[in-house]
Amino acid sequence: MTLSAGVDSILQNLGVHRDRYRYGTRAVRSPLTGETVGQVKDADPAGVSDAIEQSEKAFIAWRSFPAPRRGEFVRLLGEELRATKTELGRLVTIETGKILSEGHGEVQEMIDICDFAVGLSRQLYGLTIASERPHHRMMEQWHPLGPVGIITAFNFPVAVWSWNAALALVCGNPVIWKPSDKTPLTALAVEALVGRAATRFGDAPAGLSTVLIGGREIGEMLVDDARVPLVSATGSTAMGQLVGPRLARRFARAILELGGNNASIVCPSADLDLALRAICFAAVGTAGQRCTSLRRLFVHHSVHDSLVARLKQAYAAVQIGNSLTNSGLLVGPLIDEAAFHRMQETLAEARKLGGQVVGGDRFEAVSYPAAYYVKPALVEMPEQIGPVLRETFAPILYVMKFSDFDEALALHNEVRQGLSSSIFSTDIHEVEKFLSVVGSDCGIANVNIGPSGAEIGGAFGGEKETGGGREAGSDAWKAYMRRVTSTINFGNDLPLAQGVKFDIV
Ligand code: UN1
Repeated sequence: MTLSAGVDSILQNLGVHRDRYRYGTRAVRSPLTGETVGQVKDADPAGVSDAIEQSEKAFIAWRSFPAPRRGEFVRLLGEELRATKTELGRLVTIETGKILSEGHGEVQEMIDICDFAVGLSRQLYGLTIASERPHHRMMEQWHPLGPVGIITAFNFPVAVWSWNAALALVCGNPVIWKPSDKTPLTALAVEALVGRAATRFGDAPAGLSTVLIGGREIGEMLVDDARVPLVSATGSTAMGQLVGPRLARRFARAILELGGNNASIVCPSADLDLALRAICFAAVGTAGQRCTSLRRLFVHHSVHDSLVARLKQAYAAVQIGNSLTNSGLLVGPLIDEAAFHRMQETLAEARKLGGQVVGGDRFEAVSYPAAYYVKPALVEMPEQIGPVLRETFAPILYVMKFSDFDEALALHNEVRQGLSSSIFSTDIHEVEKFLSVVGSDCGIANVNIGPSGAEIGGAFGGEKETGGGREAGSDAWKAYMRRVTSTINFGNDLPLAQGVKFDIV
């Protein structure tokens, strides 16, 4: 079966009408082979405005559904995802190129956040606060916010939507989704599953969850529309630099999940077997196209040479290819030709600055002329300069040697991005220092695991140029609601706060 026929069979099974993905003008390519697997239609500007209007109407209805009932909707969505995990995971692989195990893992991540959100729908707690005034009580409530715009990237085309949507929906908000223009088919599949959940739910308002296919201009309309009080955007720092100020100008809220430049520090006491496996998964997995991918590795000089030698062996042995036709592979293709050229330019720059590059060239053994499979690159850098300071969405790992732990920490924090980080050490002093106020400055700091592959239970996001937003677990839900603080006087006097006297008679 051709990939296109495979896509057709999955989307037909999920109930997506052929009009949505066969006859449009925007071609969708599978990075696995480079072939066109869909032709989607872009939303037009009037359609975007109508969708936002529908979403506003849905908000008026949805906000008054009790939160646990809203949770029921998300529970049904989770069931639909469980029932279709194999197919949707395969579609994720076709559209992004990630290996099948990761395609399925991505759908599992959606199921997990649905489960989390169902529980959360009974736990949208506010505090009761002691008042300084006699016969007064203070409390806070969390109320629904309004339509939430969600802009997602190609690399996690559906999981990142689900982190936002599952939370937004239980919090009482409709969602409007602008998926990456590279991955609209998985978005259409998810839209169909939301539709099934809605049918089983019964009285979900129309416009509760919308997908708007198209390019950057659709995202811009969401960003600029006063009817959308929160936009959650995932993408490059350059994208965030455009989106952030535009949202700020109209006092809208932003959840920005932007570039990372994640590092690990390998200390003398590290378990090197474990570190080797963790480093390979984090640097090579998903062909280095996670925002959490490992890009910088600081290795203590006492273990440097042995670890680097083992890394080179592992890199040479890694199986690359199309995981639909060959199981047991670990690395799929880059998303497109542009990503391939950016990788090659970056490696050329690293070489000029004294970097010693192993790998990184096109993997010719996989013979699809319009697909871009690469050997993962290991680059020994004399210092942290040039491309090491940037995020390149490709499997490039810069390795640097250190002698002093504090020096490694300083280098670790020197870059402008602040998403994820990790340390490999069994020395409690180093580990605790890494996690302390003077340690890693990232939103995620791990010990004896790599920086990628976070669970949904924690808040996900990072500091500095990563944008500061948090999604998924912990109390990330609070960003999707508005807080009301109330003071209630159950006495017969009117004492004023701060002891202020204001007697009018
Ligand atoms: C992303 O790359 O944008 O932590 C998200 C991870 C995944 C999510 C990555 N759970 O690597």
